[in-house]
This record gives sequence, C-alpha cells and structure tokens, in this order.
Amino acid sequence: MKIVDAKVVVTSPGRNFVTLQLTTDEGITGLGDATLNGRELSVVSYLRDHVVPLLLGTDPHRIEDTWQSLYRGAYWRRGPVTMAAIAAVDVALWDIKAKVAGLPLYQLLGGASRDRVRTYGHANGTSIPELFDSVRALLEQGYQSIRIQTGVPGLKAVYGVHAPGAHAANPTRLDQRVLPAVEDWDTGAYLRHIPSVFEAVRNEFGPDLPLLHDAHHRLTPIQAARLGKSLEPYDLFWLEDCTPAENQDGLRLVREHTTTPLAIGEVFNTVFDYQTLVGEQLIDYVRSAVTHFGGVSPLRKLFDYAAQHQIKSAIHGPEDISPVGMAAAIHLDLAIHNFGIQEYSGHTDLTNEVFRHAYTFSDGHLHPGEAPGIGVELDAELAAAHPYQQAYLPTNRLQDGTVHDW
Ligand code: CS2
Ligand code: MG
Repeated sequence: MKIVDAKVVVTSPGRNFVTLQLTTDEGITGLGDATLNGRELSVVSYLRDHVVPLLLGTDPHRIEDTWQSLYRGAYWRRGPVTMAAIAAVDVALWDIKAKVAGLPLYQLLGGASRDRVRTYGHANGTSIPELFDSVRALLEQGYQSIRIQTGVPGLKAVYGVHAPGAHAANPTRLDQRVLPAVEDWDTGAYLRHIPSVFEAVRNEFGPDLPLLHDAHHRLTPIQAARLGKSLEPYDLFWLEDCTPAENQDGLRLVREHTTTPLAIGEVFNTVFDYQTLVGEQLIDYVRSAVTHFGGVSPLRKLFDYAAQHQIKSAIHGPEDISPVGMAAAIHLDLAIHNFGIQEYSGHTDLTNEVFRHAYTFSDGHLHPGEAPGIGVELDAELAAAHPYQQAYLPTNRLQDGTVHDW
C-alpha cells in the first residue's frame, strides 16, 4: 500500500481548523489535526511545502519509521509548528491502519481499559451569580467535574471568561489588519479574589463536586505556591499551569508549599519538556494534546513514562482542538491505564457537520465509538464553504503596560 494523495484542508466553521487528509492507492483515507491556534498557516506551509512531498509514495503502515524520519530528518526538532505537523501525519496514519484492520483505533492501542472517558467542562462568569448559572448549566449537561474561571474585580477581561470562539468572532482591527485583543492583568487582585470564589462555589455546590482551575501561566513560582496553599481548604481536583513551565525547576518551590494537585503541559511538544516535572514528581497530571505533541505515538510513550510516577493523563481539549484531534485523544483515553480525565468543551453544530464524528458525549463521559479508524469524516464541500479567517489569541499587559503571559 502506498500514499498517493495528501491534502491540507483549512476551514473556519466559526474558528480555524487545519486538517491533513492522506489517501492510499487502495482509496483508504486518514485524517490528522494540525490546528495551532493563532498560528494556523505556519503549519499549513510546513505540511504543504515540506512534509507532503516526503509522504507521497511511502507505505502508510510504517508509522514509527515515518515519525522518526519526520522528527530526526528535519534536523530542526521540537517546537509547536513542527510537532503539530508531525502529529497530523501520525494520526492520519493510525486512522488508515485501523481502517485497514477494520477496528476502532483504541483496539490497536491495546483495547479498552474502561467503559467510558470521564471529562470536565468549562464554567465561567464575570460575577459569582453568573458563574453559579454556568456551573448549573454544565451539571444539567451531565458534566461531573467542572473547571472554574471568573472575572477579577477591576480587570476588563480575564482568560477563560469569554464565550467560546469570542476572540475569533470579534477580532481587533487596525487599517484592515486583524490584531490580537489586549487584555489587562493584576496578579495581586487575582490572588486576593480567587480563594473567595472557591469558597462561594463550595458553599453553593458542596464538598464533593470535583473543581479545577487554570491559572494560565500567569504567576511566579512563589505566587503559585501561595495560590495553591490558599486553595487547599477547597480541595481542588487540580490547579493548572500555575507558572510558566519553561522553568521546570520553579515547580520545586510550588511543590514545597502546597499539596494542591498540579496539572501542566498543554504548551509542551515533547517528552523532554517534562523530564524534571515527571522525573521529580512535581506534577500530578500531564496535559499535552495529541495535536501539539507530535501525535498518538509520542503521547502514548509520555503516558508510559508518567505512569512510572503515578502521574495521570489529562489531555488538553478546548474548542481549538478539532474533532479530529479530539477523536484521537478519546481513543487514547480509553486504552491507556493511567487515564486521569479528558477536557471537553465540545464544538459548534456547524463544526460537527464539517467533521462528522463517531464519538459521543453523555452523562459527563465520552466514548470514541466503534467505527473503524478514529471515526471522523470530513465534509470537504462544507469545509470549503467556510474559508480561513485571520484571528489571534489575545495578549496581556500589566497595569503599567508591561507584557505579561496571557
Ligand atoms: C486552555 C486553553 O483549555 C485550556 O486549558 O488553557 O483554552 C488555551 O487557552 C487555548 O487552547 C489556547 O489556544
Ligand atoms: Mg489550560
């Protein structure tokens, strides 16, 4: 069997998605997600101009060999663009291999280790009453674990407190150029406010509801230690991205001061980004997504490494991971032993029409379905009807104008 066609499909049914579609000489297709939010076209070029010429004529069954040749053969390794491109190829090849086998991908990954995949959803509100309404809405949808994000008094806009796709829907424009929205930040105000939010949520919804929070890379290690400690009375499921983790050593200070479980890794692209964090037991959940970590092949290896330290998986799953990337994640979630939880924000109806998928969501749990492959079909015509829209993630500035992590 040979790969005879490779298409890079860019579509924007509400937000931009990049998908690689490989086709074999026996007419079998495989899909892979290559969406890198706010930098989509860089991966499109990496695939079209550099990777596709290397794939045509090759054997789709040689997944590991192809992965190694794309990773090592590029000479310039790692990084979000390279690893998103390699991820799309890896998942598309696993999709083809599973379709040839006539099995859902999770069966090729060792079969099911559980009946369904536990998820968490996003609750947010600019005020406590608005937040409570958002939590209730998620509970009604069946979610049994909930991430809490709120506005901070005195700040105009804060991460996580926007309607899904808001940034893409209302881009900042300057003489026809689309530019990132600029948000404001004040760490002191945030650190004073967040514990009172969790106190209010616990008082309202009780001690048992698993609660998560994303500090979104905004604190120094000592500030993160303080936040983790101040949230201990509220028994969080986890505190996420509490400090920019390029400085892996910084987590030692956080670990010294708090027992609040820590989740990190959505911006990581290779196992090397985790060596100190996993090796020294400094985190409890690894958050990388299939789409940004080079695919199913390397992510499964990361989970095997994490398992040696009783660290669990928690694959990144916001709305900017396409249904193709989500499907691949759910197959992995069902098969691995050290599964922790899966983030699931869901997608718009239009997106689910462009990407028809076999995975289902009920009672707060996902299941990948039994369709051969990863179980996603791309409606190329509908995708073409929604072309790419220039869009950026917001940026962040402190009160004095200093650039800060968004
Ligand atoms: C976030 C993401 O879901 C999360 O945990 O950190 O929403 C993140 O902001 C986006 O994926 C960025 O594109
Ligand atoms: Mg996050």
